[in-house]
This record gives sequence, C-alpha cells and structure tokens, in this order.
Amino acid sequence: KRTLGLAVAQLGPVQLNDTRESVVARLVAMMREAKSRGAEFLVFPELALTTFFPRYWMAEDEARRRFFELSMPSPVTEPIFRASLELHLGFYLGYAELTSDGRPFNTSIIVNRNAEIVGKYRKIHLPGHSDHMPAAPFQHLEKKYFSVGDLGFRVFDTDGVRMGMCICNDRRWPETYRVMALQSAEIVVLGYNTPSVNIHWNEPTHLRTTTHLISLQANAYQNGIWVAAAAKCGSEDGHHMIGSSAIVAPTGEIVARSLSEEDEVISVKADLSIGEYFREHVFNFAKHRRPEHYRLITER
Ligand code: CDT
Repeated sequence: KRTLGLAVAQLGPVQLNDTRESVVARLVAMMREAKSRGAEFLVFPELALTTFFPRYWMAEDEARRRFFELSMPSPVTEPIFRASLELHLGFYLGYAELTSDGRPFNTSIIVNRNAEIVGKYRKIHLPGHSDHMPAAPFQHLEKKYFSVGDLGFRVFDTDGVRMGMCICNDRRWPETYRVMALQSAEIVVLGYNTPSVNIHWNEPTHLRTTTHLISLQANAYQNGIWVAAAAKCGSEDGHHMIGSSAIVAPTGEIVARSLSEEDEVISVKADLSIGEYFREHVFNFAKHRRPEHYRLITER
C-alpha cells in the first residue's frame, strides 16, 4: 500500500507587529510536532509569514517593503529549511514574492524532504478589488498588491508523490483541481486566509465555513485526489478569519479537521491507492470524459 504521512499546520493569527522571526519559530515548532506524529509532508497557510495585509489600504511600495520576500530561503526563513532537512519533512509554504525584476505575486512553494524547492505556484484567482472601499469594514486588495500568477497549475514529483498546489480562492474553482488531476495529481495542497465577514454582501457567517469545506470535498471526490488545506485564522488585529483546516480523502470525506483557531497540527496516514480506484473507474478521465463538449469552458 502506498501511503503518505500528511499533516496540516494551521496557524493562529499573526499580528501586524509580530516579527518574521517569531512566526518562523511557530512554524518550526509545528514541524517538530508533525514529525513526531509520523508526518512526511506538512502544509502551511497562504501568506504564512505575515499578517493578511491585503486587508489594509496602503501604497504598493509600502506593502512591498513591509510584507514581501525578496528571496526564498532568506536568512529569516532559513530555519524552516534547516528543520526540513533535519526532520526529513517536506512542506508547502505560502508567502508574498517580489521577483528580482519587481513583479509581486501571492506565491507558494513545495519543498521536498531534502529541503529542496521542487515546485513553485503563483496565485491565479485573485479575489477582491483594487480600489479603496472606505465603507467596507476592511479591504480585500489582492488585485492591487499582486499580479495574476504566470506559472499555471502544475504538478510536481515530490519524493515519489505527484503533488499539485493552489492558494486560497483557487480552491473554490473546479478548473483548478481538474487541470492538475489531468496531469495525474494525487494530492492537492493549499493554504488560505478566509475572512469571516463577506465585505460584498451580508452572508451568514456559518456559510464561510460551509463553502470552504464543500469546495474541498467536492473537488477531492470528483478528481480522485487527496486535498489538504491549512488556514491562517482567528483574529488578526480584530479581523477574524475562519479555521476548519482539513484533510479530505478522495471519497470526499473529511478525515481530519482542526478544532481550534490557533496553531494546531492535524495529520493522517493518507492511503494513495484510494485515489487510484476512483481514477480507474468512475473518474477514468481517458475513458469517460467528453472534452469536445467542454469547449465553452476555455472560450469564456
Ligand atoms: N485569501 C483569499 O483568497 N481569500 C478569499 C476571500 C474571498 S472574499 C473577497 C477566499 O476565497 O477565501
């Protein structure tokens, strides 16, 4: 049986004044806990090193200076890579990336058990707005601070497992997973920051969690893949975000879910053969898909 020790490191709030060093120490502590539970791969959240800064209106230059990484690893993030090597533990990490030619992306990487970066992804579905909304309780300025990702949805051989990744809002779009499943992904990992309040319409708070979980579950099942999702959650400077980090099997069932809104590790031994059954039978893409009838999806 092919299995993977799969864990999610949910991160409680990161306040505006927290240092990167203090956040990195929290991440490393969760790496040690995940390893002690048999994890081989650990998923961290989106923008894991800082507060979820797109909620604040500021000049682009200021955002870049305060919240973006110019290199990965860097002296500040090096302890995460050192722990990966020491513990023989792969990981996914989300952070704000400023490229050497000055392009800003909401980025994630997959790192293997030898602390080598084997994959990079830049967020494609950027939610929110780019204009100032003074009447809203907070902003969601991903369209202001980030460019649309330019790397597509790729799949990376990570210590013998075909792993894809996406970031937060991407998890709500079926195309995200399907494009990776068509490249034989076995697992999709992702991090998220989901505000508990919808600034666009008056949505009941519980729906924020329902739509999060239903997106993971439906797409895990319909693609025969494992999905592991890590929240940054709780109240960041008074702005609350949902928790409910989860690991979902290819059956669509939630097999692990966080209880708290703080730093919390959840883990499973993921049986990769479960996905193989689905992909051989009901979701045998080569046998049963009818792409000639799906053209509209890429035309509009
Ligand atoms: N970070 C992120 O993508 N959050 C979004 C909030 C959408 S509301 C503008 C999400 O889909 O969870």
